[in-house]
Order: sequence, then structure tokens, then C-alpha cells
Amino acid sequence: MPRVFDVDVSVPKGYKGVFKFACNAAWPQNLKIGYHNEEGNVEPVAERNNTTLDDWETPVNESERDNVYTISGEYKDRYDRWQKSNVRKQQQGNSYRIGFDDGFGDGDYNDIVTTFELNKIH
Ligand SMILES: [Ca+2]
Repeated sequence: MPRVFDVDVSVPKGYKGVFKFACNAAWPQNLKIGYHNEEGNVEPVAERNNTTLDDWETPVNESERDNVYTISGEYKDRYDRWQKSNVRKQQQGNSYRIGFDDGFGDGDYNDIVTTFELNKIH
């Protein structure tokens, strides 16, 4: 299977997205969220790690387009270098579980995890 390093989620007009985080790893992990802005660039908007795991909410989308966010993860390898983690996105009811697996080969996709759900505001 090809390796996948990042996934996208979309927030439609009138909604906000809520991200919750968990980490189950001894090695340093980062999870990064980028926002696809109107200029077509991806700007960093949130980052979490092993010990900073507070929830993060997107703004309410007041535009006519879907707001797209890209989620990526990385871990520190045994040589103290940051490496991209593989990601897997699974739908669970009306939310998504986005789990990252670091390079140590156990395939659990829980080293750093976010769950994403949409809240309808208006
Ligand atoms: Ca793992």
C-alpha cells in the first residue's frame, strides 16, 4: 500500500469543526493542522504534541465554499530527527478518527490521534 502522510477534512458553510486529541506514544509526536486559505496556501493553524492535547475548534465557516483543513503528523526517530507518520482516516458515526502511526512498525495508528466532528451553528 502507498504510504499516506496527510488527510483533509472539510467544514461546510454554517458549521464549525471540533478536533479532540489523544496520544499513546513514548516517542515525541506532533500533529499539525493547516487551513487552505483563500489565496490557495496552507497556513498552520494548530499543533498538538504528547503533552499538549487540548481541544481545538475551527471558526464557523461563514463563506460560500467549504473550508478545508489538512492534518499531518510526525515523530522523532531514534536519531532525534522528525519524520512523517503514516495516517489513517476512519469514519465513526458522524465523526472521523484520524490516527497516526510512527515509524516503529506496530501499525496501531494510535501514536497521536485526533477525532474530528462537525457542529452545525446556523
Ligand atoms: Ca504505532
